[in-house]
Amino acid sequence: MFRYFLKEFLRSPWREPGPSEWNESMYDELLNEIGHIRINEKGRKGGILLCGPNQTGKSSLVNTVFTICNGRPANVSTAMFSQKSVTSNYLRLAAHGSLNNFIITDTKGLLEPKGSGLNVDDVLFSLRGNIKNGYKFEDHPIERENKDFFNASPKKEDESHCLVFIVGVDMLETFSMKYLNKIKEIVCDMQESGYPMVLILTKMDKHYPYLQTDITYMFKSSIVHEAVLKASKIFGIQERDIHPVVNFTQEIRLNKIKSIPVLLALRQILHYAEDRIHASN
Ligand SMILES: Nc1nc2c(ncn2[C@@H]2O[C@H](COP(=O)(O)OP(=O)(O)OP(=O)(O)O)[C@@H](O)[C@H]2O)c(=O)[nH]1
Ligand SMILES: [Mg+2]
Repeated sequence: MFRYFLKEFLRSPWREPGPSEWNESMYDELLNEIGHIRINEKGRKGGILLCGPNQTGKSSLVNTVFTICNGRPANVSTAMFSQKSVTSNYLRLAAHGSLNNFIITDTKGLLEPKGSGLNVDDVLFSLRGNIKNGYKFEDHPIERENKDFFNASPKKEDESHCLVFIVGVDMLETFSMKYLNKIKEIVCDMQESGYPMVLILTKMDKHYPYLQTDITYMFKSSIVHEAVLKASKIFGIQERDIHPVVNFTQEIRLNKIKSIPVLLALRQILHYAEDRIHASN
């Protein structure tokens, strides 16, 4: 046991920054850097679409990002433990406060059985801006005849530019083939249609409880690294596009240090959104 801890302590971080670099000035620099990402010269905002199995922390991530934007706890999307899906509507939220250069969209969770939960076709409709805010997802894709919620001629600002896939680290052990096939279908759609994709692994605090004491060990821990490598193998997504995080679910005030992994993910997501907009112009 002692040898294990010694080895962990002496090993180099598997990703930068290592624990000694995590501090409040790093948070301030990241916030400033992200706030200055100009998605394009016409002032367009980066569109971020969240998608993933139900109960993986999608809405908690939205609240975490808005907590960072507002500098205080935010509750903009209902997040809670449930046996069923909590979010069932398409919810588009424009960031304001310290960061205002993106719009984040929360969605219904994917469910394992075929024909239930978020429909895979709705992911592309969402990215292309064909779905209007407030749409209640059905188990079948949105119908073009749905006059209230199908937007046949979306404007540029209705689009999203980067798909952010959210998976709870605790799920990695239990993914069934049926589930995996649904997810791989989405990954394939993204590759074919040229949308960038980032994977966020939530609930790292449950997987590696030491992070509750010291989150700065996130990029040093071999346990976290192994989870990232495992996710990379399962989903076929590059290691650099996978971000382990801990959402704010307990804090009664903004924790700058705990925000660092979320900010590192957000920086990459907005750069990818920028690339997508340039490529599609
Ligand atoms: N420990 C821990 N719990 C988390 C984390 N993220 C989310 N949770 C918990 O996971 C549960 C589900 O969170 P939600 O944010 O509602 O998940 P969701 O993906 O939006 O769920 P649906 O809308 O039902 O698909 C809640 O009890 C959260 O408190 C995390 O990083 N760590
Ligand atoms: Mg939700």
